[in-house]
Formats: sequence, C-alpha cells, structure tokens
Amino acid sequence: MKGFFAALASAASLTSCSFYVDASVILPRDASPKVLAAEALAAPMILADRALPNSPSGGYAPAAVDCPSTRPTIRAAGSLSPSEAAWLQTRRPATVDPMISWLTRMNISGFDAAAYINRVKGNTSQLPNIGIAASGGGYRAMLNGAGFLAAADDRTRNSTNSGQIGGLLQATTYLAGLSGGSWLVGSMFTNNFSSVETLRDGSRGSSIWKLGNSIFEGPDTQGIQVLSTADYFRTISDEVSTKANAGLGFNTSITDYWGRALSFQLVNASNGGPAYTFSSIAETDNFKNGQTPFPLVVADERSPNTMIISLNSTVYEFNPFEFGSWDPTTYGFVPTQYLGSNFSGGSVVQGQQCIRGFDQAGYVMGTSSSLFNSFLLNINSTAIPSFLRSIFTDVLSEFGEDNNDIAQYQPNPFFGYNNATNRNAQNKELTMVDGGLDLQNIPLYPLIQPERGVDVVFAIDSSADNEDVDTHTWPNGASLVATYRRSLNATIQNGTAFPSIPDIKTFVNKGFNQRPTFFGCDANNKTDGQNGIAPLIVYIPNTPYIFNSNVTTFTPSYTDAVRNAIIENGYDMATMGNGTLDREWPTCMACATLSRSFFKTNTQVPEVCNTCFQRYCWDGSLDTKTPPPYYPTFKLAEIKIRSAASPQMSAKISDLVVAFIVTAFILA
Ligand SMILES: *[C@@H]1O[C@H](CO)[C@@H](O)[C@H](O)[C@H]1NC(C)=O
Ligand SMILES: *[C@@H]1O[C@H](CO)[C@@H](O)[C@H](O)[C@H]1NC(C)=O
Ligand SMILES: *[C@@H]1O[C@H](CO)[C@@H](O)[C@H](O)[C@H]1NC(C)=O
Ligand SMILES: *[C@@H]1O[C@H](CO)[C@@H](O)[C@H](O)[C@H]1NC(C)=O
Ligand SMILES: *[C@@H]1O[C@H](CO)[C@@H](O)[C@H](O)[C@H]1NC(C)=O
Ligand SMILES: *[C@@H]1O[C@H](CO)[C@@H](O)[C@H](O)[C@H]1NC(C)=O
Ligand SMILES: *[C@@H]1O[C@H](CO)[C@@H](O)[C@H](O)[C@H]1NC(C)=O
Ligand SMILES: *[C@@H]1O[C@H](CO)[C@@H](O)[C@H](O)[C@H]1NC(C)=O
Ligand SMILES: *[C@@H]1O[C@H](CO)[C@@H](O)[C@H](O)[C@H]1NC(C)=O
Ligand SMILES: *[C@@H]1O[C@H](CO)[C@@H](O)[C@H](O)[C@H]1NC(C)=O
Ligand SMILES: *[C@@H]1O[C@H](CO)[C@@H](O)[C@H](O)[C@H]1NC(C)=O
Ligand SMILES: CC(=O)N[C@H]1CO[C@H](CO)[C@@H](O)[C@@H]1O
Repeated sequence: MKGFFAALASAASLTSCSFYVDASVILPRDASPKVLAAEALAAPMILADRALPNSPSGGYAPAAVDCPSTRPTIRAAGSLSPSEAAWLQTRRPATVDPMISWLTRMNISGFDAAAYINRVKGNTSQLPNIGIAASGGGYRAMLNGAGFLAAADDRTRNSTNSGQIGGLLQATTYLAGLSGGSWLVGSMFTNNFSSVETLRDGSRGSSIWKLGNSIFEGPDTQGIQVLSTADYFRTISDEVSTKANAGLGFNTSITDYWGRALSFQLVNASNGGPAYTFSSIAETDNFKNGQTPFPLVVADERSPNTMIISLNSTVYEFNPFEFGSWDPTTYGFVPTQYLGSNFSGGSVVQGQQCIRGFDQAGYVMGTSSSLFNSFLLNINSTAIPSFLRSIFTDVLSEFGEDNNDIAQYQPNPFFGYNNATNRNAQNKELTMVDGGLDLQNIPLYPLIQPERGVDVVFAIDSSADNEDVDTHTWPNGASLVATYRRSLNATIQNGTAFPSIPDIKTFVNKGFNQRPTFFGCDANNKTDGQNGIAPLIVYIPNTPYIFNSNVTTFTPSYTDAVRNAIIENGYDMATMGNGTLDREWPTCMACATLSRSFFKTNTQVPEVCNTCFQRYCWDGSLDTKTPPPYYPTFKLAEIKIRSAASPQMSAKISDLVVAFIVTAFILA
C-alpha cells in the first residue's frame, strides 16, 4: 500500500487546485502562531475523550490477546444473544418513565397514558417496543436523520414544547443506521451518546461534524487546518499500515482508509480515535445502565467471485455484542470484540490466541458505507474522464477475480461454519459492502427479526431513489419495496415479519413519498411464512419543508449553514413543522407507537387514534399509472442560504474525488 499515500496526496491537491478556489484549506504545516494556537486548542480534546479507546494495541492495529477462559464461539442465530437479552432487562424498564412522559405530552385525548403503561409494563411483549431506522445516503442521510433524532431527543432545547416530539428517543429500544445513517448512529455512540445539538455545535478545537473540508482534504478547526492535507493522509496511511504490519496476517483494503478519514469528522478524539472499538460501546456507563438505545449498523455480504449485490445477498448487522446474520445462509453471530480471531467451524482454532481491536469503530462505519463496489459497476455512466475510466476497465477484471478489494473481514469468522448454506464457508475472507447495495437502504433488517419483537419502526428515508420513478434525489419508497420483496421470498426471509408495501408508482402517486405514512396498521394482515406480528412501519421521507435537503449522495463538503439547514429541515420533517401542517401529528406518532400494544391487550383504540389511522395508514389501494415528474415545493417558508453548492457541480467533483481514491487504491 506504499503508493496509496502518494496517490492520495496528489489526488487531494489536484482536487483542491482544480475545484476549491480557497487555497487556505490546504495550508502547509508550519509553526505559525495560528497553527500552534489550533494545536493548543486540540490538546485538551485528547483529555476529554469519552467513549472507549480500548484497542489493546493502543492504536488502529488489532492485537493478539489471550482468549478468555471460555473461548469465543459462533452462536446460531435462532435467538437473541444472552448479552442482548440481559441488557434488555435493564433498558426496557428504563424506557417506562420516558414513555409515560412522552405519551402524555403527545396528548391522546380520553386516554390515560400513565395508567395504561403502568398496567402493561410488567409484560415486555405488551410494553411498546420502539425502533428507529436511519437510512443511507451519505451526508444527506446523516444530517436528515440527525434532524429526526434531534426532534425525538428530550435533551434538545424546546423539543418538549407543544407540537414537538422530544422524548421519543429516550423511550426507544433499538436505533439502527446504515451507511450515512451509520455515521449518525456511530458518531452518537462513540461520543458518549451526545445529542445531535451537541455534535452539531461541536467544541473548541474539535473537528466533529465539521463538514466544511471534505475528507479528501482533512479537518480544519477554528478556520485553520491543524494537519496539512499531506500530513493528514500520512497520518491515515501510517495508521492503516500498522494494521497491515501487525504481523498477524491482516490485509488492508480501501475501507480501512475510508473509515479512518470519516472518523476525523465522526469521532471526537485526536486523529479520529484510532483505538476506539465498536464493541466498547457495551462498556460505556450509559449503555450499561440502559440509558441509551441499542445501536445497530447494517452491511451486506458480497458472495465470492461476484460483484452483484442482490436481494438474496446475505445481510449482516453489527451490534456492540455481536456481528453476524439472521439469514438462513450464514445464520450465526460472532462476538464483535473478537472479530479478527481465527475462527474455523465456529470456534477459535485451538492453540491460537484471540484478536481484539479489529472492530475499530470507524472501520465499522466505513464498512456500512463502502460503496466502491457500485462505483466500479457503474463506472461507465459516471462523469469520470476517459483516461481514468480506461484504467478502471483494465483493473475491473481483476476486481472480479480478487475478493480482497472492498471491506475485508479476514480471517472470515464464519469459515467452515454452516457449510451447507453459508455462501462464504470455504472462503478465508469475508467481503462486506455498503448495506444499501441490495436496495434495502433503510436498516429495517435488524428490526424485523421476530426474536426482537419490535412493535413500531420509525423509518427515516433519506434515499436518493431513481429506480423505476426518478424523484430527483428525493426518496420514492424503493427501499421499503425492496424489503417487502425480500420478505416474499420464503427461503431468504426466514420468518421475518414485514407488512405489505405497494409498488413504487402507487407510492409516488399517493404521495407517500411526500408525507409520513403508516404501513401494516392491521396486525392481522400477515404475509405467508411470517413468524409473529410485523412491526407497524411509520415511514418518514426526506421532504423539503424549509430547505432542499436533496443534496447528492456524494456532495463532499458543506458549510455550517447548509449542514444546519438540512438538520433543521429534518427536524421539521419529524414534527411536520412542529405540528404546523397537522396539529395532531405528534398524537398520531403516539398512536402508531401504541397500536401493537392495543392489539395484544385487546384495548379499545382511542377515537383520536382511529382518526390518525384513517389519515396516515395505507389502505391497500393501488394507483399504478406512471406518475408525473416529482419536483416538490416547500411545505413551509424556504430559508435562503448563501453559497449553497450547486448540486451539479458537486456531483462532478464527487465523481472525480471517488475516482481518485479508487485510483489511489489501484496504484497501491
Ligand atoms: C457521558 O454522559 C453522561 C450524561 O449522559 C455524563 O453523566 C457522563 O459524565 C459522560 N461521561 C463522560 C466520560 O464524559
Ligand atoms: C390536546 O388535544 C385536545 C383535543 O384533541 C385539544 O383540544 C387540546 O388543545 C390539545 N392540547 C394541546 C396542549 O395540544
Ligand atoms: C426556544 O423557544 C423560545 C421561546 O419560544 C425561543 O425564544 C428560543 O429561540 C427557542 N430556542 C431554540 C433553540 O429553538
Ligand atoms: C429466493 O431466494 C433463494 C435463496 O437466495 C433463491 O435461490 C431463489 O431464487 C429466490 N427466489 C425468488 C423467486 O427470487
Ligand atoms: C438470487 O435470486 C435469483 C432469482 O431471484 C437467482 O437467480 C439467484 O441465483 C439467487 N442468488 C443466490 C446467490 O441464491
Ligand atoms: C464499460 O465500457 C467499456 C467500453 O465500452 C466496456 O468494455 C466495459 O465492459 C464496460 N464496463 C462495464 C462495467 O459495463
Ligand atoms: C466445513 O468446511 C470446513 C472447511 O472446508 C471443513 O474443514 C469442515 O470439516 C466442514 N465441516 C463440516 C461439518 O462438514
Ligand atoms: C420547530 O422547532 C424547532 C426547535 O425549537 C425549531 O428549530 C424549528 O425551526 C421549528 N420549526 C418551525 C416550522 O417552527
Ligand atoms: C404477555 O403478553 C402476551 C401478549 O399479550 C401474552 O400472550 C402473555 O400471556 C403475557 N404474559 C403474561 C405473563 O401475562
Ligand atoms: C393485506 O395483505 C394483502 C396480502 O398480503 C395485501 O395484498 C394487502 O395490500 C394488505 N393490505 C394492507 C392494507 O396492507
Ligand atoms: C432537488 O429538488 C429540487 C426541487 O424538487 C429540484 O429542482 C432539484 O433538481 C433537486 N436536486 C437534485 C440534486 O436532484
Ligand atoms: C423461521 C425459520 O424459517 N427459521 C429458519 C431460519 O434458517 C435456519 C437455518 O437455515 C433454520 O434452521 C430456521 O428454521
């Protein structure tokens, strides 16, 4: 990987020179007073590190450690892990008070929320079990999802005012993120479950959520760059090489660099916290005490010798305890903290040490967002100059044969495990890719597993869908349709519970892509093979309330004003403009949350909830004509922001930037 640094550094300067007029963003490193001041500000940040940099190497590299006395094994996916089950015994009761407070504020008239919840709280299948899913879509998804989480978080200023929904997050059991959504979830949890407001506002000397410089330049604090772009890439390159040179046989892949670069913006620690592991979340106090939801990150498996990620590809989840898949193919989970250990046939090979530190937090976020695969497949339709394209064409065949290129999980923990069904059982490497490449861009997968018994999922869709009906970087429901289709394949769905979803044209014609819609309101309306009751899906699409938050997935940098506008638009999406568009919307969210519980306890549905269900539930009717082009107008007064980047220009820059990073990888 020697050439990587050189290529990236030249790619970066090329990008800067050609497209960024402001040369100050690539200040060379020198001992100027400005740089020294910035370093002084950055220093206290190291002391204030909050999550757990517990990699045994103290840095990015995994390290060999003695295995625990009970050697780690792969667990069959037939049930929840004992660790998750034990954690739920703390978390579920901890959601009771916030849920009572939230439901009461949501003002369901004629319904005594406190009395109801107190009555059902002793039975976990009757106590509402809430999930939130934040879709992929790059920074657009991270920021739009952040707007929703800000609105749902009772720590956000004014979020518990009338018309607002603050406190939902505190009542939630599971919080899932995919790709850009995993940046949001991962960033919150590696930073002591900080609120969106705190992350957005940052702190002196910190590069957290500072998106003004793209990850191809490196961070900037207080208006000056602490590391020059060259030093930034050298830092990343040096860290990644510690993994390759650890003497433990790890290969590194482009996702190692990608994850390291993203971490400078997502993990509030020096150099993006190279020693922070995803499994360390399980050791933080607020998680252990049940004060946070359970974080989940979704990625897909790429089968050996293939490039295509299809609906029947195996889907994986990362959680603080385990990594694995519920699918009938792999159907197993490995302890997240022992990823990187040499498993064979479900246990660590006798006589060998265990590995810790492989589950580096940025690497996990990078894996979920590793969409290089799709770039390679779509290379011919991008704006990449032909000289670069010919390089790609030359190496494409190599990519087809060589499986070491994307996010490499090696050794494959599922080697020799479930040989009959596991598509990677005979492979020493497990290749993971962006969780959205199977089109299931909303991470519903972990939330529709019957073992988890989730009652309601708030599905935040920030997709840029152009399948079937082009909706100009706004969602069109394709992600829900994909998950629905998967649920119809009796083999692959393996008992998961998911409600009926209409086709994309109906979705757009009925405006389900422009306002919240509930799917699966009738718990009795089951699909074949469904095991248990499907959750009610509260679908909340990215929509322009005050700002055109449909920036392209690869827009690489954002001014603070644009970043904040997308978050605020997401806040208004979550609350329908704090109730401006529908005064009863917060009540309707509460009704959706209670719906399955009412069903299970045979409780009469309050009148206002019936009104809500009439207004927001899909009634099963279809409208499959081709819809007109979708150019939504603002639902509230637009806020004007100076110098918002032209989306078209960004798209071109992004194609080039990603092209450069891939080139760099190829040269390495
Ligand atoms: C993490 O946040 C909690 C509040 O939620 C706070 O009490 C605690 O001190 C924080 N931990 C660290 C290490 O900052
Ligand atoms: C609660 O709902 C009732 C009836 O639906 C309404 O009259 C009242 O204004 C609402 N209260 C608040 C604080 O929104
Ligand atoms: C909170 O509400 C108060 C009173 O309505 C308002 O003055 C203040 O600007 C709001 N703060 C935020 C952060 O929205
Ligand atoms: C269902 O999934 C299985 C397993 O991946 C696959 O072999 C089969 O072709 C799929 N069936 C349909 C109808 O897509
Ligand atoms: C996935 O399903 C398709 C049919 O929908 C089938 O052609 C293909 O072989 C399946 N792939 C795998 C890996 O099962
Ligand atoms: C891209 O175009 C070239 C030349 O037209 C062709 O040889 C190549 O197979 C195409 N690549 C893909 C992935 O479609
Ligand atoms: C599964 O495959 C591995 C690797 O080829 C082999 O060593 C092992 O014996 C197989 N296990 C079973 C139960 O067939
Ligand atoms: C809703 O409230 C939030 C937080 O107080 C605020 O930022 C936002 O601008 C409000 N939206 C509207 C439409 O009033
Ligand atoms: C808990 O609730 C479920 C669903 O309503 C019910 O089937 C079960 O019997 C209840 N358990 C107890 C101990 O009451
Ligand atoms: C009920 O289920 C049937 C069959 O799965 C489906 O066609 C119909 O659209 C569903 N209705 C609703 C309202 O979800
Ligand atoms: C964003 O939406 C607006 C309004 O619908 C549209 O004019 C614009 O082209 C869209 N931008 C992108 C990048 O698709
Ligand atoms: C409910 C269901 O069909 N579960 C199956 C999921 O896949 C595993 C492994 O193939 C089966 O053992 C389960 O019965």
